[in-house]
Amino acid sequence: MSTIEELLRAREGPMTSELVLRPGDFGLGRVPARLKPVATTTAVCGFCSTGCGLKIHLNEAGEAINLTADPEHPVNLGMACPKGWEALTPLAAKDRATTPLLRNPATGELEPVSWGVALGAMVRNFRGIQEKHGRAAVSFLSTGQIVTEEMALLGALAKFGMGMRHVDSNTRQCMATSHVAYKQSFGFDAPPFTYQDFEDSDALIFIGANPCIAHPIMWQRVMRNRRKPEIVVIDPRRTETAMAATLHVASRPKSDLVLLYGLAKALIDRGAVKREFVAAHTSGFAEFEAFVVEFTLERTAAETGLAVKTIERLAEIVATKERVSFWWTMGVNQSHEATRTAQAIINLALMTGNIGRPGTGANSITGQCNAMGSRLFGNATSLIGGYDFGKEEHREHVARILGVDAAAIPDAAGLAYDQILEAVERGEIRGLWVIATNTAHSWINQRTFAALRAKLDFLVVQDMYATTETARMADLVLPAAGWGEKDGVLINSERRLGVVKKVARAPGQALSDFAIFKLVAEAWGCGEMFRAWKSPEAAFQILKELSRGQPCDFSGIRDYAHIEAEGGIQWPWPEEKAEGLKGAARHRRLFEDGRFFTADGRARFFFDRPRPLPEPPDAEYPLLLLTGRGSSAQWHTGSRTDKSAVLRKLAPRELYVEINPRDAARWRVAAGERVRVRSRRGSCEALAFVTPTVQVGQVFLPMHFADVNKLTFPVFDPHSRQPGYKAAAVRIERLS
Ligand SMILES: Nc1nc2c(c(=O)[nH]1)N[C@H]1C(S)=C(S)[C@@H](COP(=O)(O)OP(=O)(O)OC[C@H]3O[C@@H](n4cnc5c(=O)[nH]c(N)nc54)[C@H](O)[C@@H]3O)O[C@H]1N2
Ligand SMILES: Nc1nc2c(c(=O)[nH]1)N[C@H]1C(S)=C(S)[C@@H](COP(=O)(O)OP(=O)(O)OC[C@H]3O[C@@H](n4cnc5c(=O)[nH]c(N)nc54)[C@H](O)[C@@H]3O)O[C@H]1N2
Ligand code: SF4
Ligand SMILES: [Mo]
Repeated sequence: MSTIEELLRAREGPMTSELVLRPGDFGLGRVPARLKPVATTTAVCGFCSTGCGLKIHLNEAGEAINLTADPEHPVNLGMACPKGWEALTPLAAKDRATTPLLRNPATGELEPVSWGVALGAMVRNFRGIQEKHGRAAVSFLSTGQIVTEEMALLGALAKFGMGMRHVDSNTRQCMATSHVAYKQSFGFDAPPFTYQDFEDSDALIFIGANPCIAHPIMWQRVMRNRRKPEIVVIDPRRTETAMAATLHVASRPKSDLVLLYGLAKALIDRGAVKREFVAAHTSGFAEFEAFVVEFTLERTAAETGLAVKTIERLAEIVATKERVSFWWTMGVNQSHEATRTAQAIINLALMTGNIGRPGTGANSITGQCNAMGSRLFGNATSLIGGYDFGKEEHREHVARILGVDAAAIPDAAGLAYDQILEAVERGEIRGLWVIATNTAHSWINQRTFAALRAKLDFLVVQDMYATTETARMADLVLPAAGWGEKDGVLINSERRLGVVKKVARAPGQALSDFAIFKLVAEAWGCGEMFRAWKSPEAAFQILKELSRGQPCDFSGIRDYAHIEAEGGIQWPWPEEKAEGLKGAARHRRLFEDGRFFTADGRARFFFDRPRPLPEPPDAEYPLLLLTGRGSSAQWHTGSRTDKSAVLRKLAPRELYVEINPRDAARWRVAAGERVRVRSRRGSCEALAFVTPTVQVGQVFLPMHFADVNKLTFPVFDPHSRQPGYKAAAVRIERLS
């Protein structure tokens, strides 16, 4: 058997490290040219926000044969998780969308059509809707998983070219809370950290984050920490990360706000407040100090379900460690009081002076590979480039750079995701364009989306696959190229820009999202507006201009080659100091000078009274449902990761529900038994996974299975409008 056959066979096995290509393996003369590596290029991974660097091995035609983790990249230092190693596999899946598909009204089926027919149908239908119901009757829902240049082009095209008013993306499901929290507290949406802080901390406090599963390479960075750090995990579940921690704080779900206020009070009582820092660099602390007085240890313990000594231990760690970093993810962002919870974390970092120094920070870990790009350039909540729709001077500035009429820019942010869907329900929004997100699976209380489909006159879905739950509902499917089939820039959690590249040809007639948006602009008749957006790299030059003078200024980056040569570049990188990143400059954190982006340069304390769970368990639905990531081999709705045999082997194939042994005994459920999990909105079948990692009275379902969001309770944070996916009342029913 030839080496190449062995290698191909190894692709089916779980040992992804065997996939490393060594030139020696190809010395047999029997290897087809298309599988012979003759060159290597680099790109950052297109799954999670860690932004690992990959080396991609190419044949003579410049096509990717395989990849390895990049030891030179400052993010991952030669490591990658299973998704990264398997990143090329989903590109070759059989169910790739290879041609536009239009629903034939006669047969009710999606049928292949040419791009010309597809674009004609899209423009005719969307324009028809706008003529009848107003320009705001067409919306888009997009993503944190396309390149920044594409996001910006889409946002500009839709709002300035096509007259849409209400557009949003799956970043609402994910990072909206961090966006609003930072913007209010720091004056700009600016996660302050660098990954080096994982290694430089004396105490790392993870709140509602499970990096062992969701950000495995960030966790590897924690494991490289040589300072013997305390690792605290605040999570109701005993997750993989909690098991590896030095202290697991298993608080009651959604009691974080009380816990963090209680912790603030305990720190004040211990005299752990850095008064000088607070006086010089913050505002609102006196009010905050007065507010937290009522959060006594006893009250905090009673409302969080924790022992007083656990809270005291936590306070001791924060008070005594020199460098304390706080890290939060979806356990915080997805809640009915998410923004204030995120800000309660920010408050702790500010009052203890744990910001702007190595190993510190109030750090929101982002989710998708380009969630940061969508926050800056999505043109949804913030005007493209991190500006405000509400400010005339901002609109004029952006209009000038883009060469569009300032009057085309709306003077207020539009509706959020949930409000767009409500407008669909009311019949006000009738046309919807869904790009690189799988709403019918991932949206909360998913039954509403299926019902809403019937209310839409025209649904366009632009995806790599025609088989997603959402694509199957579409009137028109536009086939998109994916990661590895196009060029552009992604921005990772630590604000680092990285380049992705075309190393594979998209199948059939699939096109990059950039090319599709350009085609739509032409078909719509506003192509002229986007002449300067000739290519992703030309668009990047426009984005640089938009960033100039903003906190996210990256005008000092020359081009893609410059980003690659530096191993990625973190913003800010303004032109005036762009002399090159040497040594420590490869890892930069914000606020080292204590100046924030607010008008007075001070960070602000925000707080509010905690509110009760919107749907608490009761006699009828006695269990609280938590949802989240289940394995490092599964990505969200599975449209990409389910296509890899390696990743399929690394993850459960059937929906399971984690249930505590005491609850299992109470409801007479045996391990491995198939049960029904029911909420007031819907139900699903799952295998019972009896495990003490969930507390009594709680169950956990992984979000990767489409049925899970039939159960979730649609509640939204009032400031960020992010859905609270992680708290719904359910019950368990036996099937026999
Ligand atoms: N393998 C894999 N990795 C991923 C993803 C993926 O789909 N698969 N998705 C990416 C994306 S987009 C995101 S946003 C991130 C998400 O990354 P994480 O937020 O780390 O993942 P989750 O599992 O959603 O939620 C984290 C934890 O929040 C806990 N939690 C639930 N309710 C509460 C609460 O009230 N308080 C506290 N303190 N904790 C609570 C849950 O038990 C869970 O362990 O992962 C990214 N990485
Ligand atoms: N119950 C529950 N639900 C949740 C969550 C939870 O914790 N619990 N988490 C929420 C969070 S944080 C998130 S981020 C969302 C994610 O939810 P989704 O965004 O719906 O999930 P994905 O599976 O990542 O969908 C991305 C889609 O984009 C397509 N795609 C990938 N690359 C490209 C490209 O380059 N171009 C185009 N056009 N298409 C592409 C993929 O094929 C896939 O269908 O889920 C949310 N839903
Ligand atoms: S940790 Fe994230 S960025 Fe790194 S290889 Fe895995 S999915 Fe890709
Ligand atoms: Mo996310």
